[in-house]
Amino acid sequence: MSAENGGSIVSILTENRVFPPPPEFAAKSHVSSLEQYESLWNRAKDDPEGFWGEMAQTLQWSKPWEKVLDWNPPFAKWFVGGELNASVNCVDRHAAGPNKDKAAIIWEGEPGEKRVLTYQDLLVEVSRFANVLKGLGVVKGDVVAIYMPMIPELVIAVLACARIGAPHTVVFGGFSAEALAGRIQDCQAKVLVTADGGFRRGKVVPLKENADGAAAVCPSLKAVVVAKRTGHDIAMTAGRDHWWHDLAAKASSDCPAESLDSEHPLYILYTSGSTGKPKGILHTTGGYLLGAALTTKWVFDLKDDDVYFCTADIGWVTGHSYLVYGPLANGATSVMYEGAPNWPDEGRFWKIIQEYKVSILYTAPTAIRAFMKWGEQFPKSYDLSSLRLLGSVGEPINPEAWMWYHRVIGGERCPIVDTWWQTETGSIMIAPMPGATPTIPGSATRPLPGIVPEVVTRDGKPVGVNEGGFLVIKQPWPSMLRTLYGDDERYKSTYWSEVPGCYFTGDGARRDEHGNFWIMGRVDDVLNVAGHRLSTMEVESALVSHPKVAEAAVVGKPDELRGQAISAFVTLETGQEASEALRQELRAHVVKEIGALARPDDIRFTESLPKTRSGKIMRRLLRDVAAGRESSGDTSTLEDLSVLAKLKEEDEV
Ligand code: 6R9
Repeated sequence: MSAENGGSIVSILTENRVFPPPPEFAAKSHVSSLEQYESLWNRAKDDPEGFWGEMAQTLQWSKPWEKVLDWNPPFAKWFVGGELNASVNCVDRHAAGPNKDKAAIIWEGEPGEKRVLTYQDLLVEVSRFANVLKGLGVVKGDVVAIYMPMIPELVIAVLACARIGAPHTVVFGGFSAEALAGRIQDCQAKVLVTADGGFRRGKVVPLKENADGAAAVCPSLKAVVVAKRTGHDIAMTAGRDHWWHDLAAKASSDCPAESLDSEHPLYILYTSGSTGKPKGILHTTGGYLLGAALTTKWVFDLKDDDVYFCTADIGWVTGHSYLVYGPLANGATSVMYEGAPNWPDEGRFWKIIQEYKVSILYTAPTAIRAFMKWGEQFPKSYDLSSLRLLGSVGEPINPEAWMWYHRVIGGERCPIVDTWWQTETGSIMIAPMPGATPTIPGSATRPLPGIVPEVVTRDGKPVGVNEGGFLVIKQPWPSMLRTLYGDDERYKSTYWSEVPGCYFTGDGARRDEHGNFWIMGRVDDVLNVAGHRLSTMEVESALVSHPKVAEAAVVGKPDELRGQAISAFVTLETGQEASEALRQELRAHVVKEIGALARPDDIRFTESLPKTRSGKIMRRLLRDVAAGRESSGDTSTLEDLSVLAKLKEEDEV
């Protein structure tokens, strides 16, 4: 955490509206009263191993565990000695039962195609692709990178990896060739699964071109598998590249699943921390799957006849836990949509909900704010009466967006679950249980059973009611990250050293007199732009890698739609001149280095960056300038922020 942020964490939010669970909803839900929730929570707190051991019976194990938890802080092993397979839990056990012909995935492409995969279909496809991977020489323990659009082959590839014990690393299709290469190099992936492209707002996303750029600098890659999606012309490198359909045509659809140790790595997912290098979050099989499965059932109150629609991309953790593993482990029907919410018009999500009679919708505040801006006429033109529950994830939801979601989308009848969690936590940590917990606009409410969060000061002391502090988790939980891939030291120092003995989330929070948590955003140098995590350092490194840039500082600034926008301050190498053309060039450079999601919203050229006497960039000052709280004159040419810095220092003396 940056020292400067360590001051006081102040929340200005007060909210008095409380929405108890609708009685008819509560009557049918898995956990149907606050008393029931509290007794579950207390039971889990008093006897975590007994509790989790009992919960883990809901998964299918090929070998029972000997010990629930082996806790050697900060390293945890869950369900020690047990064996299972995630693809068996997500596919085979449903394909073998009454849900054989139930839709597992209802997929809709952006141009409008539809595809339904039943659990039986999924079993055939997953087994076939598992054999394809084996045929390419992938063995248990090899890492497979996946860089795909939101098409069924992405789910199939993920589960095929799980079937043979090859940890997958899914890289969001919006990342650039450079970002993809960095991730492949870090985990030494052996095979890359990609597609000829994907559709986004009617245009083709050139995934294969990016994959080629990455493959050229990744000697660990032995093969690239390409799914045909757009059909446009791409280059295929002989000996390295293979069409998915060619290999699949030759592969058997029978592939017995590996019986894997509970702690066998399931996947690595890269996410941003407070340094320039993305962190490879490592999740393992038994504990992660239990967390994803159980929270899907609890928080979304999932029933056999639900049609569940999570709008996240599988490139992010929400897609991993709540589009793939959680819903499928529960034998649910999931809707998967390839493209943009405003294509061909702003009513696309509502059309999907009407058509498939979606009952549960899980999306992000940034999307909700966009829907608000587009106007009520879009949702109002569709029949949304099938909806019974709404979810939110990725950033704090502002009460205004919450109320709009409640009224316009939920027809004032659907509970809203505001779910707080992280890539690191693997599954939802703080959220209402919709049949039990009264909801409040802006609060993620209470911790789930087995989760023990606390709000503390920098030295680990609990703060008082409604006082801001650092959000920490005090007990290990099954779906927690196990380490940072290949970097145990960084795992320890990032998560377990800031507040000794506790997992440090990087978020600020307060807890109110009723025990509800209010998340107040990051206390470190992590940005949250439209629900996507980025580090200021990552964008700074990208800028500084441009030959004309001497130094760069990046801060977040408030943005009505996306929560935060990216503001960059740049000093140029001697002899370089600031210009609009250079500004565009730098923007394009960041997009090339990281991806469009990191494109700076504004770039200011400055003679020097404001620094403290000890040489630290005064980010707080820059945040003020970026937010327009401090006038800094004409921003189209060079600014002299050192003057501001001097003024500030004088102020503070
Ligand atoms: C699942 C996911 C994690 C960070 C987290 C926090 C923010 C996520 C939130 C929320 C307030 C919520 N965050 N959910 N803040 N209320 N309901 O988003 O994972 O991409 O790793 O981001 O997102 O700041 O620390 P990830």
